[in-house]
Parts: sequence; C-alpha cells; structure tokens
Amino acid sequence: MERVSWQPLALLLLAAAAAVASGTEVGYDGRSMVIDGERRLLISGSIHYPRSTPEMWPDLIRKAKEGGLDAIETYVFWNGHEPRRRQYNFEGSYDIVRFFKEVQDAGMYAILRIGPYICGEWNYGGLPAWLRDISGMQFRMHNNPFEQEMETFTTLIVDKLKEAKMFAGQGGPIILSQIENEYGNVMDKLNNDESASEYIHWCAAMANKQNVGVPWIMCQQDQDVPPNVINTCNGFYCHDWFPKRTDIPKIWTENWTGWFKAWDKPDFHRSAEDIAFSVAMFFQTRGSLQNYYMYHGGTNFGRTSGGPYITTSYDYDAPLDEYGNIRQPKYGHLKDLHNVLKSMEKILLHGDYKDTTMGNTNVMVTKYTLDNSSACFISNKFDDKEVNVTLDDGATHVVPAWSVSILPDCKTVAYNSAKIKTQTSVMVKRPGVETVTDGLAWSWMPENLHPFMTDEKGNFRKNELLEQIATSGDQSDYLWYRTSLEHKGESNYKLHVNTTGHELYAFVNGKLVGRHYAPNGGFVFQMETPVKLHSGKNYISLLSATIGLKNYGALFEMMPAGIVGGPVKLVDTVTNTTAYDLSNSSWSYKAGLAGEYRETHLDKAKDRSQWRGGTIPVHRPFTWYKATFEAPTGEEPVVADLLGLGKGVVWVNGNNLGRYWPSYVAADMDGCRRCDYRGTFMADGDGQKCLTGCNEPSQRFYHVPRSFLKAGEPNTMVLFEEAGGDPTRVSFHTVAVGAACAEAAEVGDEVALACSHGRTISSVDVASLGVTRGKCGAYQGGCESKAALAAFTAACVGKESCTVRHTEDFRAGSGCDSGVLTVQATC
Ligand SMILES: *[C@@H]1O[C@H](CO)[C@@H](O)[C@H](O)[C@H]1NC(C)=O
Ligand SMILES: *[C@@H]1O[C@H](CO)[C@@H](O)[C@H](O)[C@H]1NC(C)=O
Ligand SMILES: *[C@@H]1O[C@H](CO)[C@@H](O)[C@H](O)[C@H]1NC(C)=O
Ligand SMILES: *[C@@H]1O[C@H](CO)[C@@H](O)[C@H](O)[C@H]1NC(C)=O
Ligand SMILES: *[C@@H]1O[C@H](CO)[C@@H](O)[C@H](O)[C@H]1NC(C)=O
Ligand SMILES: CC(=O)N[C@H]1CO[C@H](CO)[C@@H](O)[C@@H]1O
Repeated sequence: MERVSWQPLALLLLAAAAAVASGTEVGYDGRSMVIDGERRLLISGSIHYPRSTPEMWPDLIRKAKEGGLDAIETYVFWNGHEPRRRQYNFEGSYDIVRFFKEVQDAGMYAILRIGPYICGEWNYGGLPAWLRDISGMQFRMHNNPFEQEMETFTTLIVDKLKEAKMFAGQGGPIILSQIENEYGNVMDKLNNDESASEYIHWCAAMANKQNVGVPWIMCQQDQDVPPNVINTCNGFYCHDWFPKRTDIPKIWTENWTGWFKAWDKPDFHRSAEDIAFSVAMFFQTRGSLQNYYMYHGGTNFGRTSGGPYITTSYDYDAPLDEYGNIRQPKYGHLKDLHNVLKSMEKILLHGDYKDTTMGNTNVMVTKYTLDNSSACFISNKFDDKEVNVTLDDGATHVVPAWSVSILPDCKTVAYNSAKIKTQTSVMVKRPGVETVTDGLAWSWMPENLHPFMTDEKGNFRKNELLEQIATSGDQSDYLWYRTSLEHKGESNYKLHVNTTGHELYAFVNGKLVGRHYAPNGGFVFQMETPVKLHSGKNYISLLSATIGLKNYGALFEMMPAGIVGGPVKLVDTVTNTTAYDLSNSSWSYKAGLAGEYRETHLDKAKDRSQWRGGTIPVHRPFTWYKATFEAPTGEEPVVADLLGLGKGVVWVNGNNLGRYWPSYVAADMDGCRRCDYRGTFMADGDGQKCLTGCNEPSQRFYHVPRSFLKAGEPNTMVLFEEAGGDPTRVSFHTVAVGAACAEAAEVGDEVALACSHGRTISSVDVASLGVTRGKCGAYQGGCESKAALAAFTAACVGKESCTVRHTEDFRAGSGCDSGVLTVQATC
C-alpha cells in the first residue's frame, strides 16, 4: 500500500516499516488502549456468533457500526467447538474465523474472549461435559488434567485465528483477548485458596505464552490480579470501579443492556435512559473502553446453548433485538451518545480532569481541559429530583434526576441521558402467509416408548441410581432409568422419587403415571404419584430430562442432575411406610430417545411412511409432529407462534430452533407494576422494574432465521412434543416496525421517523402538542395540531423514512399551551 520513494535511505526505512505497517500495534497506558500510537476511546458490543446465523452476521455487524460501535466482542464456545473430545466443529454458526472476517470486512475491531469458561447463560458455562470423564479432573483449579485441556483448546483457537491473520499485529481486527472469566467472583469459595491462586496465575502465564501480540484481560478479577493482565469491570454501572493499577486503563467488559430470561420469569427491560446514564458516567470517570453485553443477544439454538432454565430467546433487551431488528429508542439514544463521546475523544483521553461535587456527592461536575478547550459532564444521581448546577462561566444548567448532561465545550448541553430524541418503535407481528387460514396440515408419529417400557434393552445395568450428566455425557437431554419387581396380587402404592431434576416422567407397566419438573429454577424435587401394581413382573421406567446445565457459581460443575441415589420407593398408601425401596435395585440405563437415534427431525426418506395423517392427536405426550409450510415472502424476520404446545424441541428443515415451552407461564412479579428509569436497575430484588409479560407464556414466539427457510418450496417443521400439546394452533409471523413515534421538545428540533425492511409509512395518526395519553402505537393524542398533522402527512406517507422540523406554525392557531410535539405514524 505504501508508495515507495526513490531515495535509497527512505526506501530502506519504509521497507522496515512495511513489515509492521500491515499490522496494527496495540498497547495501553493508564488512560486508554493505545492503537498505532494513539490513545483510543472505544465502544464495543457483544454479538455471540452461535446465537445467530452466518447469514445474519454482516447485517448485525453493519448495524452495530452504524450505531457508533468500534468493536465487536464475542466469547468462544468450547462445548460447541469440541462436542466430543478431539472432534471439532467450526462449521455454520461455529465458523469463528468467518465471524471475525465479517468484523474485519466491516472495518471494525474485535475483542476475543476465549474463557474458555464463559458463563454466558450457556450450557455448562461453555465447558464440554466430557471433561468430567478425564481422571483427576478438577474444573478451574490448579491441576494438570484441566490445565492441559484448557491450554490445548486455547492454543487451538489462537492458532486458528493466527493462521487466518486475525490478530491486530497481523493486520486483523482483534485488539484484545480475554482469559478465564469472572473468576474473582468464585475464587474464595472454592475451598482451596492456594490452588485457585495458582490456577489464575497459571492462566495468565499460559495466555501470555500464546504470543497473540495484543493485551490480555481478565474480567471481574479484582483480587490476586496476575501482573501481566488487565483487570476489568462487569455490571450495570461502572463509575465507582477503578482498576487495581494506575498504569492500566479503565475497561468495562460487560455493561448489561438488559437481562436474560428464564422460563419462569417475565421479560426484563432496562430503559434507554438508564443505560445511557451508566455509560455517560463511565466515561465521565475516566472510562475508555466499554462493551455492551449484549448488543445483540440472539437465540439459543440447539440444546448446547442456553443455561439451566434459560429460555430459547436470548433477546436480552439489547439494542438489536433477537431477530436483528433495531430496538428503538435504545439503539438510537445510545448512538447519539456515542457520537457526542467520540467528538470528545481527544480531550477525554489527553486532558487534565477535575471532579467537583456540588454540595452533595450525588451531583458531580467533571471538567476536562486540554490546551485552550474544555469539556464537561454533570451527573445527577438523585433518583427523585432535578438539580440546577452553575458552572465556572456562571451559566446554570438544569439536570434532570438520574441523568448526565454532556457539554463538549462546557457551554452547550449536547446530550442529556434522560432526554430521548430518537423515535420509539413498536414492533408488530403480522401473519406470515395469508392463505394459511385453516392452519397447517399436520402428520404425526408416536415416540417409540415400547423398548423403554421393559427393562430388557438398556446400555448397561447398575444396582444404583446414577448421576445423569456423567451417565449420558450430556449427549441428550434424556436419560431412562428402568427396573422391575415381582409382586404378588394387585395393590395400590404411591411411587416416590427424589431427584436433583430437572424434569421427570414416570411410567409403570408402560403407562405414564406422573410428570414433574423443578419449578422456578430450583433443582431438587420429589414426585409422589399413585400407582397400581399387578401380579407378576412390574416394570418401572423413569425418564429424567435436563433443561440446560448449570453455568455459574463456585463448583457449578459438581451440581448433579437426575435421580442421584434417589430414593425411589413404593409407599404403602394406608400405613404411609416404605413397602419397597428400589434405590439399590438393578437399574438399566439408556440415554436419549428412540426418535433422537432415528434422527426423526431430519424427516428422512426411510421414515416417511411412519408419519400418520387423519385426525391429529392433541395433548398426547411423547409425540412427533410434522407440517409443511410456505415461507413468508420478503425480508422481515420470521417467528413461529407455538402457543398451545406443551414442552419440546422444534426443527425447521432439520435446523434446531431450540427447546420450546409455551405452557410455562411467567411468574407474577412486582417489577411488572412499576417502571421508572430513575433509580438503580437490578436483575433481582427491588431493582427489578419495567418487567413485561407477567402471567403470560414466558416464550411463545420462536425465531426461524431466514437462512433456515427455502423460498418458493415447501418447508418442513418437525416438533417433538414431550408433555402434550395442540400443534394445530401453530402459525408463522413476520416481525417489523408497526408504529413509529417521536417527540420534539422545542421548536427547531427535527423529528425523524422510519419504518423497517422497506416498508413505508401508511399514515400519520397523531401530531399533537402537549401531554399525550397512552403509549406509542396507541396514543390518544393531547392537543391536536392540524398544521403539524398536515406537514407530517405530506412529508412521510409513502416514504420509508422522513424528517420534519418542529416549527412555530404548528402551534399557531392550535390553541395548545405546550410546545412539546408528539407524532405517531403507522408502518
Ligand atoms: C490559547 O489561547 C491563546 C489566547 O487566545 C492563544 O494565544 C494560544 O495560541 C492558544 N493556544 C492553543 C494551543 O491553541
Ligand atoms: C432550576 O431552575 C429552574 C429555572 O431555570 C426552576 O424552574 C427550577 O425550579 C429550578 N430547580 C431547582 C431544583 O431548583
Ligand atoms: C434428595 O436428593 C438429594 C440429592 O441427592 C439429597 O441431598 C436429599 O437429601 C434427598 N432428599 C430426600 C427427601 O430424600
Ligand atoms: C408420609 O410420610 C412422609 C415422611 O415419611 C411425610 O412427609 C408425609 O407427609 C406422610 N404423608 C401422609 C399422607 O401422612
Ligand atoms: C443401598 O446401598 C447403599 C450403599 O451400599 C447403602 O448405603 C444403602 O443403605 C442401601 N439402601 C437400601 C435401601 O438398601
Ligand atoms: C462490578 C459490578 O458492578 N458488579 C455488579 C453487577 O451486578 C450485580 C447485580 O446485578 C451486582 O451485585 C454487582 O455488584
């Protein structure tokens, strides 16, 4: 790329420089990351490659860039890449090199968080279950078996990325890498401080040995920090946190943009105002690199994604929604903030700074000065009152409660975190294919339970009730435990099973007698169900199912699943005493279901004749269903509405969309009844607010990525319905902006409205001044301005987007008192 000069000496110098010139030099000092000799203010966002499809990546990355992000961050998913020991998967959504190349092609930086323990609400925190089979293995402690496997995997990933020249020094996008994850949270709870300390120092040494040419970070490692890594912050807020050393920059690896969702919980929402407040305060207090966790949350496709009880949706209330749509006003409000912060990069990273509290520690002015210029932040942490702050120049600024004002010149407020100028979008689901009004044509086949209803055909026997993860190797959610007993005459009993979860079905002599699951993410539970034994041999078949393995906490990997030790008993119904304790009977084991072995989800030719038509059974447990459908036309994301189904797994054209469980109704929580962005947001306790979906199915809509669908040909959906449900209500929808609303506080402000995916504005419904009642999509209007309505209708109807300036004319003759303009349009 360099144009070579003809001067011999210069030529020599240039040639020497060229060797490095293709690469980017990455370092850091006490203020920030230093890239090619320049301090940089960096804004990053998490997008996890397996939680979307390769076809979605370019669009997600482009939207992130347009949202003002410099970098994309991702974890690396060990159990997805190495599902069986030394059998690797780098295909499709696991094509990590392709993902980083997309980031590079977009001209963005990347942050590589290898872990390989990643937490992430991901099955087993990303660690493969087969690790347990290695003798002497102790997870995340100083021991050879773990360290060897961790090093082998880390080296494999690093080498793969080096080979593709993905590190900054090689000209690639990766500027930072992470080893381990949130170890500081658990390290003193592992019952061996010395081993834990040795381990974390070993991690740092092993990482540094990899020679990646970019710095290594450890997030939330605030104690016992190894000398050659940067410790960083995770959390909803990060203004009170500072790194341990003064020669490292303040980095925020996870600013939670929302929260993940569990089957028993409603939807979490973190307001745009509160996230903006936390980001502004982070940069006010010397922050220099901030990452949104998540910027796009996505979907837990397949069974290895998702942690225990985590829904298939991993939407996270992120700036890009599960389907990749822009979430407004969150996306736009943060983009406006990024633009203002970027304009101040130089002064924030090079300027002198002074923090001044204004009468109360809740109110702080920070003034950055460089040469003759200055920049100011004013933060107001009061959650119940605005404050008037007078700066050095004598000017007074009103700062609303729980907000930060940014004045890039210390004179004019360019941004206030509580004042949203971006449109609010209401996403709507529209029926996908109008022709399918009578529902889909279904066929079905029963899961073949027969082989499991006698104790003949197991993989092996044991006179003991075994732990499930160790027994199944986590190759399936399901494990059969079967035994038999001789009985004289006919009698009634209660079957009592004590299990560590997560779900249990009990059969006696081929008949389903009970179902139970651990509610609310608890694990240990007891099932008691009446049973009748007949004379002679009686078969007891217990099917235990896991719903994602635990991913967090000290020694999470030791947490058992399944009917470990039981007891399993038959209790006399009259005396309430144990008649038979079956815990030490001869149990026969088999992991997985017949349909899993047959790969029924692939709808193979050999199975075609097995599908039955005619009347479709509903509410029948252990049933496979199949239907063909037309893909909705267009580009808008597609979802399947699975309301009416119980619990199971769904595939489209052989692609696993994840576990479904629309029969699980989200809890009623106080957070559904209060929503004020002011005050600390938390995922639990009183910090919970702005929740939606209490008492509703926790997830009824399931994402069907466009790349899983074929246009113009029939598509096949296969369901494995485990608990019993009604598939005839299943339908497909597209998701896009339905209503767009915006507000302009003052005359002169511009109001921009936009639809999505090429859809145009069909009408302007409200253009009013003053307080508007209701919510976007259902505004009832305040004081109508005919002039404003006419102006917006003329400028917007028939357009994908439009911008109109709020003028004095809108108020003239309207009789309205207030000048605040609210507009609502339909897409
Ligand atoms: C700062 O302002 C003074 C007076 O206006 C001017 O003489 C000087 O050159 C300025 N310095 C810089 C670095 O801009
Ligand atoms: C701040 O100043 C405005 C006038 O500029 C006034 O209306 C408001 O009451 C003041 N707020 C407080 C908390 O003093
Ligand atoms: C149930 O099993 C768990 C885990 O093995 C055990 O800790 C607990 O004591 C058992 N409870 C009963 C009531 O047997
Ligand atoms: C039966 O006994 C168990 C403990 O052995 C007790 O928990 C349970 O309440 C008893 N049930 C009845 C109906 O008495
Ligand atoms: C089952 O075997 C274990 C281990 O040998 C023993 O401790 C336990 O008492 C036995 N339980 C029954 C009901 O026999
Ligand atoms: C570093 C940090 O802010 N950690 C916080 C993350 O959020 C949890 C609760 O949501 C807090 O308990 C931590 O203190």
